[in-house]
Amino acid sequence: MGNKSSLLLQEEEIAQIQDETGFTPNQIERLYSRFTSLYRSDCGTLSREDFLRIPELAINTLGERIVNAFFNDGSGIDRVNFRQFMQVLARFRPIKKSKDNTLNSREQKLKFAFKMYDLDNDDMISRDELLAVLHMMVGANISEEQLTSIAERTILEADQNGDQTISFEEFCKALDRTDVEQKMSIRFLS
Ligand SMILES: [Ca+2]
Ligand SMILES: [Ca+2]
Repeated sequence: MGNKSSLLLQEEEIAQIQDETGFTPNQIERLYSRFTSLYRSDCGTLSREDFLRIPELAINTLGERIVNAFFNDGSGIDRVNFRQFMQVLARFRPIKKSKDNTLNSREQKLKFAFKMYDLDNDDMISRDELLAVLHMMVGANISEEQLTSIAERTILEADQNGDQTISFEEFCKALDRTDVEQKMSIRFLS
């Protein structure tokens, strides 16, 4: 108690975030100090550019898509406050069996991954969207023809109703055997 500066989180705020995200109070405070070190202005929120400076996202090939998927959630926001920031990070928490938290469940991770590919937000992944994301992931190491063939094969394998696009349901089925929990987990605190 006593002289907490206004920069510090209030205890009820910590409790609320802990409840929502499953992070411990210690992790929340450490992430808060990182959060405050990321923003350039005094308004207490992060812009898209601030977000892209997070090293774990910068080194992740899908970092930019992750950030975009978050900003494209339909709410039209272009700045993120600490609570929203923690909700994003919570999706990438490795799953611990002992704690049940819905933000990092398999389905949430799949939804988030699906959004990364669905660039125009029409709830379908088209061949062109797949190709665009593959481009971002592999860079210049693979030829255009190879990428196109990967994209076409992926659509062919995942598309069950023959409409040439992948719906969320088809996406989940295609990834049924993939360890999404592992792939979509990023360790923000080592
Ligand atoms: Ca789409
Ligand atoms: Ca389909």
